[in-house]
Amino acid sequence: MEIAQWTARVGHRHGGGAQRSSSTSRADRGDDGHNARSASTCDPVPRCQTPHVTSVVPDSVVVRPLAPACGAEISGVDLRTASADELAVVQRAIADHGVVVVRDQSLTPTEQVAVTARFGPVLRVPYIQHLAEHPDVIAVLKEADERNISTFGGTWHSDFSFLPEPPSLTLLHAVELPEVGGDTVWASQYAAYDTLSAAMQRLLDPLRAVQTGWPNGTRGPGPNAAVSRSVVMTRNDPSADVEVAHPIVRVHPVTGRKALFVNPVYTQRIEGMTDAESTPLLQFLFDHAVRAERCVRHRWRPGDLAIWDNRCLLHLAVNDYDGSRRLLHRTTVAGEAPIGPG
Ligand SMILES: O=C(O)CCC(=O)C(=O)O
Repeated sequence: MEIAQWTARVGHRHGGGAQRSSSTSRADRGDDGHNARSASTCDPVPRCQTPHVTSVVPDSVVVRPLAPACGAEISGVDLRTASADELAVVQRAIADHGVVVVRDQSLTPTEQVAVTARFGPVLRVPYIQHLAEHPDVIAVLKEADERNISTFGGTWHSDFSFLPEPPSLTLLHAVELPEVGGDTVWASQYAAYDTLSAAMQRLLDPLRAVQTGWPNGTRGPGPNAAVSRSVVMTRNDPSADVEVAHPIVRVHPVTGRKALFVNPVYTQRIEGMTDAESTPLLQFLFDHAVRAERCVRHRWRPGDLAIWDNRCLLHLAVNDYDGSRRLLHRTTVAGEAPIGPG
């Protein structure tokens, strides 16, 4: 879906032009002190045309922001049967907010794959065992008796950033949830980039970082590592040791905005730097990337379908629900090789 099409369709129906766009970064607003730039400098998408709390074409679909940096909830749409216009609203909201939680979706695995395909080609990810009858669906599961272990997705990451073409979108559908706990947190990497000093942005813009799928490779945790037994991952696979260099600053192919693209799970080092140079710089970026003001924390409800864009967000599963069972179904949309600012 071309952004130009969306902006033609998603307009000021309810006079929302005076409302601030949630994807306006702190730096865009000029309150960070060192990087006040107009949104139009790096953003060809006229985001101010998307009202914040609004009912847009068609009227039934409601998009409500969840946090200033990223995140929105959407109600009033069934993604199995959504019209092209309704789907365009959801796609527009993903572009504006990075992650959306679409409420009240009741999806079988087959239906989830069909919904995923409406957003682009479905990506079958390597290294993780999929559902027996559904090769495109992963069960993100932790059983009630799995205590004191790390959980799948429990460290900040962008899904499979070590692939030459990492997934663009991930769809996660809540099936069974703890009474309390098991939230997911996302952090806007547009905001992470925008709030760096101009000098740091200039340093990072041309650089690339090396990523590997080490948890699944020969240097990864062994088969007895204390990780959840419920998400079966390949171990000791040399193909996962392959290193791929991606730009540290990624230009989003839809919005044209710049986002940080490093994470503490898969990013190993900065190309062309010594370890003494690379390690502290990466550590700074990992910390900077996930400051609380860039985040939205989502408390799941049954039927929630979260759809997020790995090209401009990091995310984390909060592992605080020992003693409860938690099951979500995950699918992914294929992406493209990341492009830097050039
Ligand atoms: O379980 C979650 O909340 C997130 C899972 C995750 O990180 C992933 O699927 O990549």
